[in-house]
Amino acid sequence: MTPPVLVVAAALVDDLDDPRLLLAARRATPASLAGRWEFPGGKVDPGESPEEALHRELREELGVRVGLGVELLGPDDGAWRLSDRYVMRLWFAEVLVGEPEPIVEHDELRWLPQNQWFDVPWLDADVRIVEALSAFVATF
Ligand code: 9L3
Ligand code: MG
Repeated sequence: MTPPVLVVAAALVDDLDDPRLLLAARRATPASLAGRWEFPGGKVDPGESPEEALHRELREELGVRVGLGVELLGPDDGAWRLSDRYVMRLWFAEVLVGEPEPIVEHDELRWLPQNQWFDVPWLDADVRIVEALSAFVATF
């Protein structure tokens, strides 16, 4: 058994102290995931810390610099098991510089108000994370 690959992603919100809008990104690639929505992010490269990887991914995928907030801990040793192959960690983030654009991997971005977080077809693996996020934000 090879250990799972670590993926990092962001719950990009309009305001870390009072999150109302959440950025959802629609995947354009690979074909098997195209049309499904996700938290933007990607795999941690060798030698990178998870936080460094997240900053790099958000720069590459959306063209923005972000500030990171708290991590949304998951049930699998603090992370979110996505599949046999991948495990994901997720941080709140807000844009510091730039305006998010779908540069690579995505073909559409949407800032979803809280009552519309479930209105897009998320990747199967991300659905329970949106649920946990929604419950967490409700305590703000
Ligand atoms: N994945 C699932 N949910 C996410 C992200 C960023 C990634 N929010 C899954 C999709 C891919 C794998 O993790 O199978 C690696 O992601 P990427 O490097 O293709 O973005
Ligand atoms: Mg990615």
